[in-house]
Amino acid sequence: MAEAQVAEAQNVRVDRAAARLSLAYVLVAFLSFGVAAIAGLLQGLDRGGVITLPKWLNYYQILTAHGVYMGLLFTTYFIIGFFFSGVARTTGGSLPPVARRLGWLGWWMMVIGQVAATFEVLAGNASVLYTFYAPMKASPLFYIGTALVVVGSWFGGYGVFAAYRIWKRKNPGKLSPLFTFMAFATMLLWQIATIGVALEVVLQLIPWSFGWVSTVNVLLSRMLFWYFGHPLVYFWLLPAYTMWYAVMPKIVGGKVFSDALARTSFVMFILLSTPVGFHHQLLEPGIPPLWKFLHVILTMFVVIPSLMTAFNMFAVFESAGRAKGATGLFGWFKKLPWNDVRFMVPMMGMIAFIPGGAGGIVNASNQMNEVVHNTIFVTGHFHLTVGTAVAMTFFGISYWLLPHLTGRKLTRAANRVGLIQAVIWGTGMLLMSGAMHYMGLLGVPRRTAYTTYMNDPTALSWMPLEGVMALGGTLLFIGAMLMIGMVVYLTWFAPKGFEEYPIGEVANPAEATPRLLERWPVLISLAAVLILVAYAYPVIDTLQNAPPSAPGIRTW
Ligand code: HEM
Ligand SMILES: [Cu+2]
Repeated sequence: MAEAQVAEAQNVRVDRAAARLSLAYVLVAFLSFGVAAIAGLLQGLDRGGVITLPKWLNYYQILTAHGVYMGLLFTTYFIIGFFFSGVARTTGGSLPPVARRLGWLGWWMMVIGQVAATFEVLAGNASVLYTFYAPMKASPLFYIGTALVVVGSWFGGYGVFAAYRIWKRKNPGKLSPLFTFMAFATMLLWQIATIGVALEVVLQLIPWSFGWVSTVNVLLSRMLFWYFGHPLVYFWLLPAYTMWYAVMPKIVGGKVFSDALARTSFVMFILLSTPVGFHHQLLEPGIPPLWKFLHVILTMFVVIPSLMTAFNMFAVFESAGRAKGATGLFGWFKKLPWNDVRFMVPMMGMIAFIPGGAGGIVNASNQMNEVVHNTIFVTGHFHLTVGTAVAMTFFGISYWLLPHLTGRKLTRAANRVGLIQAVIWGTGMLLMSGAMHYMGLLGVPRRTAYTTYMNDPTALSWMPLEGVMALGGTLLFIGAMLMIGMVVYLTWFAPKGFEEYPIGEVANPAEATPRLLERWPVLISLAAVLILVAYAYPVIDTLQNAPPSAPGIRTW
């Protein structure tokens, strides 16, 4: 592209119709985030023995609310809203009408489903945690509500697919814009992943909670859940990667290092994220060890695209720094825009992802999993990955996305508050997640309310650490409220103006990206083969030699 064209492309605005849709998703995301943060604070304080919850509010009830609101609602709404905005931004500034209609339909389904599920959680009919593990049994309305949320998110995905296809048709033979490709790939991964949980909820949990069948095949339900549950974490992560790959280079004043590398890593996630679910069931009886081992091996392959991403990011940072005149081995580090929230906040998330990813390898390794399984180490791990790497990237996105969508400016003052917010969040997470990791190694269980196990000396010796966790949780809560304040300010109160929607340019556009990376039928078939290899035998075995099924229980 000529320089003038590039400059013009950088000023593309998301038009009003697309901005309204994107905003609708992002605002419900932050509303959910705020509610979830209140639940998180209460949990942290209760677990640490700082407060005692009133009789009418059960620990497992708020833990369910927190898990569903943070893990499923905040993330999913934000992701779809962000994707709609970026797809519009990189395909000319607007969304095709059909994409918008699908997007709004999905939004309404999700909101209705969310209201129904919330009602049941508040009524105390659904304290089954966000993994809704059978044989714990919630009311039918809870499952129907969460199913509607998932189906609604499919429609959000169909909107992205429609925009992608229409662009492809208008630009025959051209490579799709990197951001739009990434949005498409992530929503495709989501379609593949949610098949598992949809089958579980529709064929097993809903009929069982209505009482049409009296028992449920627990092993099968968990297999279907984790078929979904692991790719779910990549559904959270890939939008953050989209920001890192496609947006970050522009913010640091560099170029996208390699378009082909970026696309390859996304394709690898589509292929490799699903056939790994048994690494969550390593201690589950009824699955032959050989199959667990296969999933462990496949899991380790997923490390590769994450390392590719790390390599790519450091290449971007280093070359941007050197272009600004940095010398020496690490001189470029100082040249990075540390005072810019748009850089600093996602960067803190990236740094947290390093220990977060290492902890993931611990969880997924057969022997080490025995040490940490079902301990609060696991909770510490995902607060570093999704709670820090992903959440902070989403915060960082919001600082320019919201003003861009509402026609306002990210002011210097807001930038400063944003930096403070990030430091508070990062410190809170360091304390909370650090304590969780350490406690997990001591054997402290996760998903338990405050308990001293009848004043057992071992359990009592954990209390100082539980206190650190509660302190970290309190800081996090303060950080969350500041973030909500920023969202309100940037959406409704910041001065009018224009905030750019940063999109990086590719360093060597002449270097051809392999066409295979957009041959979707081939890639989907490959993914299907891997899934069949990983799951066909175990699922058939579980159906034929079904373990005794279980009636529903209420553990709360
Ligand atoms: C205000 C900030 C936060 C605080 C104070 C907080 C605190 C906690 C605590 C204390 C637990 C329960 C530990 C247990 O009993 O096992 C928990 C669980 C959880 N948190 Fe957070 N957290 C925060 C932010 C986040 C974020 C940003 C996410 C993801 C986007 C997240 C996702 C989860 C999930 C999925 C669970 C597990 C629920 C379950 O076990 O069913 N949290 N959190
Ligand atoms: Cu996993």
